[in-house]
Amino acid sequence: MGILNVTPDSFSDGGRFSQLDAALRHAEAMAAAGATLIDVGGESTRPGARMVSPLEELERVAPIVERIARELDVIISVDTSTPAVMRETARLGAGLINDVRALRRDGALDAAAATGLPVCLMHMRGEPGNMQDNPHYEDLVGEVSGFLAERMAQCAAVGIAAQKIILDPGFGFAKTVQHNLSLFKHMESLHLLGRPLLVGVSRKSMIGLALNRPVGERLYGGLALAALAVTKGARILRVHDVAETVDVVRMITAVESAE
Ligand code: 8Y4
Repeated sequence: MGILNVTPDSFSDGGRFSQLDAALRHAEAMAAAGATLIDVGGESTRPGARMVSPLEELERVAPIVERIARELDVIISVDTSTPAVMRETARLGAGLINDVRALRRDGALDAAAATGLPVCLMHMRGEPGNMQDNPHYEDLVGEVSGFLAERMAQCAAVGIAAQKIILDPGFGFAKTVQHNLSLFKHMESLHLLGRPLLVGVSRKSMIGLALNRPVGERLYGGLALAALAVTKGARILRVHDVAETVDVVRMITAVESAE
């Protein structure tokens, strides 16, 4: 899964059309490099990021979802917690709802069910704005697993079949670096929930803090985690560096398919 960020920090450069073209070219390059999914997000989940209205979020993601659906042979994942964005982007050709809030917003369960799309449920506590305020767990893996099981049950209650669900430990969300490393180490216990796992660690601070690297120097650390995640059975990797990660996955596949 390649990450395509469409949150505009400024409109001062080329404007909407060139931004759309640049995003499409980026998506095209990731698809050519081997991404089978492209994750499109219009709401920043960075701590302190400004709240975005549903209309503003939709105006950011809808044009790019529409263009990718028309022009590229990839599954479009929409990174959203907003019911209206789920409904409208599904209509425009999205193939997966990726919700870091695991459908906890009002109306999100019903909206996701109405689209009929598969859903990625991610673990987080609190909101992006406060999730890193002194996170504490008595039983990290048990609590993450319990949360995901509860969200799967809520999905079942609105008619979202288990077969449509992907699960995600939520690296970097309401977790210290030690929590992230420990959860990664014990990721395999989440297979008990019976659904494919998605892992998103690309360029994140768990790499930065473990290796003392700024965000621009986290590629090798990220590739080590990608290889380890595949070895631990993860089925989807959410990454910025698609070509490099695809080589890692293909190399593992070459070995695993040998006699
Ligand atoms: C550097 C690079 C520093 C990236 C921070 C970040 C996940 C996700 C995000 C994830 C799923 C991010 C939307 C945070 N992370 N969706 N989204 N899983 N399913 N931060 O781990 O990339 S955004």
